[in-house]
Amino acid sequence: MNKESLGKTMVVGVVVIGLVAAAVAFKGTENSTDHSSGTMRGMNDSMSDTTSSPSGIQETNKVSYKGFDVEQPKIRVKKGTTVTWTNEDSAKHDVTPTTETEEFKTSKLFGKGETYSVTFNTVGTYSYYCSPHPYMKGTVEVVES
Ligand SMILES: [Cu+2]
Repeated sequence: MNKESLGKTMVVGVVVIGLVAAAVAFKGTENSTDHSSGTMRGMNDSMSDTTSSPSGIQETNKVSYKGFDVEQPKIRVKKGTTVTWTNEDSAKHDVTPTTETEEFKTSKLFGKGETYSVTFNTVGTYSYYCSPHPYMKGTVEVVES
């Protein structure tokens, strides 16, 4: 091997080593990017699971007004069920349907420990609120029995 070809071999060798090093470095960045985005995805998944998986609809016929809040804002009942609202606050509340029907009418204001009951015989979703505190609101979903 003469000097010239030895030189060429060394240059080729250096270039190859350089390429391999660059490839390893690139692979390394790629991997670490994958890892971090994978972790992020995992975190987002678990976060959205805890916030979105419960439908928030409760199968109950009892609604409590407590702390100026509707404790069961979304309920689902079978046709023919009587739903009872109970006021646990010192302040008076009412039940005001967004759209009154023959079955679902606005209650009078009722005080602590008092109740209001409505029997739902017609399938549908009924929205209501408390007229003195319109931010207190909920829905009653009536399904086929
Ligand atoms: Cu109220």
